[in-house]
Amino acid sequence: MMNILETVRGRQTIAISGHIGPDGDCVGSCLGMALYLRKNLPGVQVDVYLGDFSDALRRNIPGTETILYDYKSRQDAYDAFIALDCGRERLGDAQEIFDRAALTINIDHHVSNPGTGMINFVDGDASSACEMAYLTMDPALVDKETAQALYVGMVTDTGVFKYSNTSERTMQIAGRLMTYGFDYPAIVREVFYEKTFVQQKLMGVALDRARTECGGLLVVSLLDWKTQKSLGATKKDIDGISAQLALTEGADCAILLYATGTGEWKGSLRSNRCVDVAALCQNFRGGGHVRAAGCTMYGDGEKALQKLIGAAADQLREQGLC
Ligand SMILES: [Mn+2]
Repeated sequence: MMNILETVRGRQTIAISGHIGPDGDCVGSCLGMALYLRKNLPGVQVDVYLGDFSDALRRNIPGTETILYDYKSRQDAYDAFIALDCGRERLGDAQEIFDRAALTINIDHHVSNPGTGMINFVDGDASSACEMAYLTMDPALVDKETAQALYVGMVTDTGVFKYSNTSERTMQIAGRLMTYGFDYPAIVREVFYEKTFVQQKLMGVALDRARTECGGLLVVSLLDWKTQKSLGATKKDIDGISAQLALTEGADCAILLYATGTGEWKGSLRSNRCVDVAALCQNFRGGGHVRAAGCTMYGDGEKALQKLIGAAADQLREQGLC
């Protein structure tokens, strides 16, 4: 178990960052950690570097106004760098800052992460980076703002405590965080359930175009760039679509393939019981969790989708299901 205050003891400058395309767990863990360190290490400079994220997260996570977006502005080396919710390779522009740091610390819950820091705290069984971050903290030193930031990440990465990554420990930590008195029903509604009108429309198109494979065990859909552009959708509007597809009765695995506008395709995969989507995505420039993972594909979209369908079908066949 890691004690983060012990781990960074004596360091005067600390940088914190997470993965590109930051989600609730990424922003929540980075800000939760920053708020905790700033409060408990007075005089120490704690800088958070993150890419852009949704307004709902901005409204519900304390401290987002302190995030630095200019990665090039700081050329000198930090005394310590804490990478949360990812390994070095998904840090994007913050990778250079990571590489220059005197001490690198990696806190993550992705099974595919072997631990890319000098010091690592990685547990593939943890619900979220926020749960991991909380475990590095002294509960007596956590305040309301830190608690709220961490709660946001736990809510989003567990799908409001309903995915299989939710453990007894997850619920105990979340229960304790709730005692700090922030507006948790508002967080659940705003960061998880509420969608923009564009997201609702995009979801509608994705559902309308969905089809089943392997006798209904797979539900797949494809969103080309033209469709996304016509709705004014951006990457963050994709969130939640594959999870919705996976809620189809009789389905085990959902595959959403969407264009990014740069000639590449991103796969967003979810599974309920049988398909190991982390293993599947590792064969297609990606990774993630057993029940939720992503990958990157090139070339013709329909052909790329066929490859993913084939890989999922292979797994189902090995289990005698398809
Ligand atoms: Mn996460």
